[in-house]
Amino acid sequence: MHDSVEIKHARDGAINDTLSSADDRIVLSKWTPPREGIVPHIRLGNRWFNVLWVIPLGAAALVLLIALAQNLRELSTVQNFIRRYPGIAQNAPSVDTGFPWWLQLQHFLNMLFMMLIMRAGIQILADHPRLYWNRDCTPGTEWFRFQHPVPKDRIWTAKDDAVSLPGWLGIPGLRHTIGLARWWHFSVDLLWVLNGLVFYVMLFSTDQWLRLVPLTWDVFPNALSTAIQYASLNFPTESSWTRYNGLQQLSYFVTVFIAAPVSIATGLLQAPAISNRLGLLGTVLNRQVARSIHFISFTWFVFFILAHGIMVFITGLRENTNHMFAGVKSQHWVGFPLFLLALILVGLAWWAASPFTVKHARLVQKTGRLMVGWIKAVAEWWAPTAELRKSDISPHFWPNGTMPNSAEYERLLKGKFRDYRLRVGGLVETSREFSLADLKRMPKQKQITTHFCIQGWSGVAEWGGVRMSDILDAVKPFPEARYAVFYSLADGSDGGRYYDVHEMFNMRHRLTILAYEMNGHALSVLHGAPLRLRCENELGFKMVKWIEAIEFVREFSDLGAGQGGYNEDHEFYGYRMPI
Ligand SMILES: Nc1nc2c(c(=O)[nH]1)N[C@H]1C(S)=C(S)[C@@H](COP(=O)(O)O)O[C@H]1N2
Ligand SMILES: [Mo]
Repeated sequence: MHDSVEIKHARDGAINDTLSSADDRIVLSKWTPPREGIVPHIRLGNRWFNVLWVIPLGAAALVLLIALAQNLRELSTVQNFIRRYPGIAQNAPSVDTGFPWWLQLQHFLNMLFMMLIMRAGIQILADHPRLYWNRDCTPGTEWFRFQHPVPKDRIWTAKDDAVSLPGWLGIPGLRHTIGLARWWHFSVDLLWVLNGLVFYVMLFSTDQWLRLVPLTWDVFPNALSTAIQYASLNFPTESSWTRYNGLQQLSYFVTVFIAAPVSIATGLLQAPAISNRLGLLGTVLNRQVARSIHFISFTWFVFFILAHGIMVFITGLRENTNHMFAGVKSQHWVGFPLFLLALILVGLAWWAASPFTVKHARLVQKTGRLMVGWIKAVAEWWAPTAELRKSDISPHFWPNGTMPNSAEYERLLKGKFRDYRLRVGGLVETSREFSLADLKRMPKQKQITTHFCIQGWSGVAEWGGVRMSDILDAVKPFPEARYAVFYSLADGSDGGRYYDVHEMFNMRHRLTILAYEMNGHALSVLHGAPLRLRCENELGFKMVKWIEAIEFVREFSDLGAGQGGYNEDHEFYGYRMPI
């Protein structure tokens, strides 16, 4: 067992005594203060439109559609068309096994999971309430936002940009709760994907897949015919016990076999470890394209759930609920009470999710880590390779974080960092102090890479600095050093020093550097002067800016609140964040 070399702090003794502990729940008086966003707006060309226009426009369109369909049905050609294509393709196979119990159970679980996933997803979006088709996230280039334009007259960080949501909508609704929302989103995603995999297997190992997969081109004229009949308010005869009509079959098919896989793929593509590994795919389907498509897929789900829910009620509530909630073909109200029970259960979960999350934030964090932490650990090994070209550098790079405000930092800054020393110690053979000049004398590495902030924005910059592996070679950590702790000169938003913990294998990675340059210039104060970390398979918050010291440790449970970093302690993030 080796001794650890204590890193002294200039003022108050051991550096790790400057860390603060944290609450295990959200304490409102200390949390990021609320900030209202605006009603979502969409940009078409140069003009922004309020999405609430969809309501009157949609209502008007619906009325026109009904009038049109009713008049169409007077025409003999349309009547012949409907006779020929009544809604269900004549040659479509029928399903003889009814609605088995597993289908009913999976349908219910899907309702429950989707409610949680979609709400947590909206919460995640609220942390950077803008969508773009370009990787740079330059203010003004977004096509969707529920936040005002970015102010130009002051520094506006990504955290400033986050907005509050009502607690019934997001989970948990409070501003900048992305850490908790991500645990919900990812953990329930995992359950939803498992449910979906079982569903696929069961579908295709029984005859149930015949309900969802159209096997004849006739599905299209039949879908049109169904649409005309519904729109004319003179509904087609249903026989959904054995076969769905064309419109139903197509919309279910799109939901199950297109929207769901698209959501999964575009979710994963937002992760640094994954995107940075995919070469051209990661460039074309870059994080912002993936986010935008992920959101469009979400709007499909919203539209589908609304339309599907309404149709359940108006096309025969009794039969429909008998089928899907009792698995029977009956004239009695057998399924309806079970349907009500399902709605009550989903409603209770809905009602409890936000208050529970506020009260038991640490528990949500720990449960989430238990459920999906292993996936993150696996993804971390998918070491990034992506380096980009000069022309890819973003014109605007969002700043983020809590700026240094200590007298000590002011003094260092005034002296142009001549007095700055990077202290490296802990479980090392030779603890060292490096001046900026020392660091600049070491071999310099430049890399053009994408930054992925947990909040959703991204940006490309060229970073220049020393390889972390060269620092390791200089101080020689002992084999039992499992983590590198980065201490900032700046405090975090809730008081106490900002810090973060990294796995050793990430420190040896070719692209892990201590950067003192950004885009060919000395690093600015805003972006971390004099020194900040780049670790390309992690999210941005792990890249400590204004680094004061690096300590190698065996464990991190005794640091701060023991979660592996400032945001991990105070904002319930995970300490491994390649996704
Ligand atoms: N010391 C310190 N480092 C920090 C932060 C902070 O608040 N304090 N914010 C982190 C977050 S959330 C991000 S996204 C990046 C932002 O780096 P940038 O300002 O260069 O964009 O810095 C990270 N490093
Ligand atoms: Mo971030």
